[in-house]
Amino acid sequence: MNSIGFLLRAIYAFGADSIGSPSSLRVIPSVARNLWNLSGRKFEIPRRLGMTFMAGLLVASVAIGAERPNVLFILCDDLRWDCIGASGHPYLKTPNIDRIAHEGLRFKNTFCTTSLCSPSRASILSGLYAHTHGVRDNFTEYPTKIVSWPMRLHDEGYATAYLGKWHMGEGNDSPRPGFDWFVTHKAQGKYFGTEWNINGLRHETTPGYYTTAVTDYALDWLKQPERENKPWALCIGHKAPHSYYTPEEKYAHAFDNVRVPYPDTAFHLDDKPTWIKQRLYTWHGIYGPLFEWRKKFPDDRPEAVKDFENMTHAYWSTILSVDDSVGRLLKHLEATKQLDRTIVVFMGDNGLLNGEHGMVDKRAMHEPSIRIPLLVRAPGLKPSVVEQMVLTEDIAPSLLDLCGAKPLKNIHGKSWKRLVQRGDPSWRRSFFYEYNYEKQFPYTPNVRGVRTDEWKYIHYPHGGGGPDRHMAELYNLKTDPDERHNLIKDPASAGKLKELRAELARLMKATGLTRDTMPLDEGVKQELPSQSIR
Ligand SMILES: [Ca+2]
Repeated sequence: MNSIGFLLRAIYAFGADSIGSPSSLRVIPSVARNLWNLSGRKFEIPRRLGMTFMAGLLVASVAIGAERPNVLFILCDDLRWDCIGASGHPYLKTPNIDRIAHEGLRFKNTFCTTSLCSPSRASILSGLYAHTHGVRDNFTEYPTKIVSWPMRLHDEGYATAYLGKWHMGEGNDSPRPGFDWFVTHKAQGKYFGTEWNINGLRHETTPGYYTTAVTDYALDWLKQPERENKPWALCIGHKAPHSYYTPEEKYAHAFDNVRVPYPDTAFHLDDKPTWIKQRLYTWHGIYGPLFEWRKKFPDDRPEAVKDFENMTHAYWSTILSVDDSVGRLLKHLEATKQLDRTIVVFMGDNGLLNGEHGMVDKRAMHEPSIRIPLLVRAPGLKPSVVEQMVLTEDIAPSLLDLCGAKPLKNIHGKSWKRLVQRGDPSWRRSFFYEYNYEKQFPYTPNVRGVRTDEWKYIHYPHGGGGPDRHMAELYNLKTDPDERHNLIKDPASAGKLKELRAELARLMKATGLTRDTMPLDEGVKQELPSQSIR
């Protein structure tokens, strides 16, 4: 922000306008409103204010405004925690994304609490569990009465924008409350040829690649002259690397020489519940259509692993374009001297199983499905690797905390600002996970579970209130991080199981889930999902 120019423009605006008229309210910069808001007073500008007082107010408010960081929030769709260079991926090179990690925080143990696009996105926005915000499937709108972190920043004078995949309300591409500028599309969007709704003003179809288009929209918005006037929060919702994995032409063969076998856990399902074995041949199993990378299915012949390899190559390739996007954005922030007063967040909305235990897609509570990448580069936060478990619900309180904004009330998440700055002995040692059976995708049962730093217990309620019909799972993550050995029937682990069940009940109660309702589990089915919602 050019403070002197901004101040002069503001004073000129006041001088040119008729002070005391209602229109004078419109030229008071939002940073001045922030000053009033921050002082705890209801915002109300007296009708007669002297120029001297206003100039003084503006000087003070510019000083405060300059301290409020911008937010660049980059959300990937279905990005695995280990599919960036900074997490140690053996083949994926993502130098621009890695830069955020090297110059900022890398949260090694970040989890979603419902591994599904829309519920998880709503948790990221609101700081709430799905059972509270109410977006429990991919077909529900974000409730406008629930204040999100962008809404709160907007209320406090930030310029806000959301560009890209929103995906709460499949058929609705209209602007949503809390954003000055909103560019999205219906449903999942397409890697090529997405039709965008430009802030409700017009529709346009971009012929090029989604990742490039959304980055172009972001840079256009960032280059608007009014970005200099007040702090901003820009959210980018990438489609990548969500299925159907379609790489940009230049990266289509980037991994041709890499062999990708099925993970060996896919062949050790003896101690797993039956539903996992049934899933093998479905839309969400390794012998299924693999998001159309396999044309004839099911196919469990060993040589059909080639389809799995091709699918994985394509998934990885889409991430290379995201890395290019991050590079362009960081370069712009650096060139305009904004990088060191901008909080840059890079994360995924949910994890993804890539063959582990024979599964593709997500929804289950096994590690690759619930782990997500989270990198944060922020003014005043020293680079480090954070080991503690953080959740999607922690994003909203943390960002508001870092921006000095008023916290959201009665949420489940917790700000990790103190944790990363000087440690927080009261930080969580366990969390609760929930997923509800979807008729449209009948490949995963209802899931309720608890994960601690060392253990995980998962069970599968039927939904009718009676006893579970699927075997539960218990893992010692310290000795068995790949969840190979289900200890649910192990007599030596009976005490731990009892402890975890009690912890699950405690956490459910703590998040307000006293009456747990869910759909009836109709079982794993072979049918494919409807074409329109794949
Ligand atoms: Ca997703």
